[in-house]
Amino acid sequence: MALTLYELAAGERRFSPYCWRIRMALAAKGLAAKRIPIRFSDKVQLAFSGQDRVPVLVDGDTVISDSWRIACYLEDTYPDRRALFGNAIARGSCRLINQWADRVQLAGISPLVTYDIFRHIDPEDRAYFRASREKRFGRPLEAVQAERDERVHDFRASLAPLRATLGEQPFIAGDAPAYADFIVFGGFQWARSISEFPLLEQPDPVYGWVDKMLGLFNGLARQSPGYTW
Ligand SMILES: N[C@@H](CCC(=O)N[C@@H](CS)C(=O)NCC(=O)O)C(=O)O
Repeated sequence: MALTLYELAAGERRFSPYCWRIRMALAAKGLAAKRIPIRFSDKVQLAFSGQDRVPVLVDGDTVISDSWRIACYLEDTYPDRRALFGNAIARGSCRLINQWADRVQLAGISPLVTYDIFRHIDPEDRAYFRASREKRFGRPLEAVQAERDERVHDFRASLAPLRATLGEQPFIAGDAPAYADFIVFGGFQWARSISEFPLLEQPDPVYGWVDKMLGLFNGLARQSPGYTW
């Protein structure tokens, strides 16, 4: 059955952390999808999904939104392919990683790259992006990002549990990468796609892990337009 993935785009750059989770999950499952770029100003094209966020996956007659729900759908629909979770207990535990990534990791990255996102998106998307994000931050994007040289230290410190885990095992999921890795990698790939600002620096097990993730699936993420930190 033909798959279609709707994903956020700024020109050739695909920069949604949630869409990257699904790009990696599809690659792990060995599933090819037609990719439809969506700009902030194109969101009317998502009306068929009953909501206005990406990623949206269409698989035949099935339409699924929300990255977690899409990952569960792929696991349940294509169980004979490489596992994203492994079993029900691992899926349950992975929910915590999903929530941590959404509420801690992505919230930590967002102020560090927000003006860089603004600079990269298409001009017709900028008024919406500025208004919606300045409402969220309560300040101009330039002012938020201007503090990043200091803020990045707190962000790196917030990664301590991830750093400790990757100091003891090669991937978040253990010996081999799985959906837990794709979730967290999505955040770094988001930033890398749109910002030259190095969120990580060497030596750091997290840096080494990102480098391994960039090489997965024949360099899928590394080959996508982005910056090298
Ligand atoms: N919980 C959702 C979040 C999806 C989401 O917020 N996607 C962003 C792209 S990174 C979006 O569509 N934003 C549109 C907007 O801000 O108007 C998921 O995991 O898929």
